[in-house]
Amino acid sequence: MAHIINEVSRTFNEFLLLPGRTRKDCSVQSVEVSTPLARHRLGEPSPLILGTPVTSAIMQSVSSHDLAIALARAGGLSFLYHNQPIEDQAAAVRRVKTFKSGFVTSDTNVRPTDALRDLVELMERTGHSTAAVTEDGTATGTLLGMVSKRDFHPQRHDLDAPVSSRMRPIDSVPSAKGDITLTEANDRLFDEHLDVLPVLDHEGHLHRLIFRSDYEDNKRFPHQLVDASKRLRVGAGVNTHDYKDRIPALVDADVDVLCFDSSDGYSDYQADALAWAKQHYPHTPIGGGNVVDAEGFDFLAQAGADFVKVGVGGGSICITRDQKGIGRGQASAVLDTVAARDRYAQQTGIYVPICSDGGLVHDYHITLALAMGADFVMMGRYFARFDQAPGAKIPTKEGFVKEYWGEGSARARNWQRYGQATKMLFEEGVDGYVPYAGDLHEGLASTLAKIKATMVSCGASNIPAFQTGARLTLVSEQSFQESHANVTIRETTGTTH
Ligand code: RVP
Repeated sequence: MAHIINEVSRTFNEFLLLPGRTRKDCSVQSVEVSTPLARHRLGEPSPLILGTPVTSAIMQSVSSHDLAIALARAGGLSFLYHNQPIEDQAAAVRRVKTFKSGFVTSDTNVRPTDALRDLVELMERTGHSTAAVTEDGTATGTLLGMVSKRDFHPQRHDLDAPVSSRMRPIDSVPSAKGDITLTEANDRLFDEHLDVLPVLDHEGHLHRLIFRSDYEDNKRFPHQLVDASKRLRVGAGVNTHDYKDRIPALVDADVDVLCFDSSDGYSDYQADALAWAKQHYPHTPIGGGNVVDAEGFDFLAQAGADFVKVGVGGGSICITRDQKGIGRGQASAVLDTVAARDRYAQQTGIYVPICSDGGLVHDYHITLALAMGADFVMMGRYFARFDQAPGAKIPTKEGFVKEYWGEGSARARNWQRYGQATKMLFEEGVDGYVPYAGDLHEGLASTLAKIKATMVSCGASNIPAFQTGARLTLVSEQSFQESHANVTIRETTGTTH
């Protein structure tokens, strides 16, 4: 007869935190939200520590290189999706690793023979008012000059004239060599009263541009997640099918951390793949998952996973529970695996962090996941709403929305994640929209402010203290109703997700 677990499967909505004593030295300014990502000996630091306890989901509609750059600049980490050719995923890793804050690849480029009219159109499209004039009109062509909106006026100049008639030619444009550091470049921008400084290679090809306006921008990100060479960190998803080819390519591109991406990580396939990865690339941390109980956690921890990802069927785009009747309420899954993690740490002296993946609908769900013991979270829907996510932004009567589709949807057809032979025979995810939420940095800052304020209310100055000291209560249907505003709302300015 089947084994029945009598405990009900619970979700985050069924819990509330109780406030704890807040001491005077515990404030939102002093709260620390850094957290370990990879396994480590108790008492020793983890080889990879997140500054912000959030990661973005291994999904086409979420973790592009643009989002990865934005999230790492905010102290979090993206796992670039693997449902793409190996060389494309490795190229995306390289784009993050070669991103130099302040150094940008020019996206507004023209040939000297192009008409000013074409330049105006291009500037409208990119939203930028400075263009590089290169021999072939590309971002890496030989630089012949620079032209900005200050160099011509559509009413004063003939728009059919060539760009060369109004550009500042290269001999009058100050430029720098490829090895210039950001500090040196910023000194030159200010000392020489420049708005932009092109960086050229030794043959005069354009390499990067540095804008004075970006100087302040860099000051905005004091908590960037960087490696020992000050490059942004980035993760990548892998699967148990082509890992022997994919992992070497990703490591070669200098990926910082990998994660097996599967809707069911409690499998011999994943144990074998983890063993192979640990044998060939022992210095690249690799996570496993997804699982929902202690048994699954122990299996992956013993197989060598550097962290274990928890959650089946709770994702906002996920229909696995409808289609297959498999899964577990996310709160129950986290509580069970966290207990297993702590037992494993006691028995072996090794701490294997837990990532709560999927089903986080409100900001406070992140806080609850951390309070329940998760070390960090992974989110899809949350990040899909931002400018930096790859989904198209579409106007509707109610405002803008962004596309968001599951890896198990017909659109993504990620059969590797769902173990459905070599093609998807049925869908496990949907294709839809999420409300547009603007810039990632603004959204995440608001979320972090809420997490920190809650930790302060609970009297916790850091995540480990929060995990050990948090007190949670189950809520009844009636007290759940009491949680919400009970008046007619005039206008809402707050951000929820
Ligand atoms: P959410 O944050 O609730 O949008 O959930 C994202 C998570 O959902 C992913 O990290 C992944 O584990 C899972 N997922 C991705 N695609 C699908 C699907 O199509 N069913 N599920």
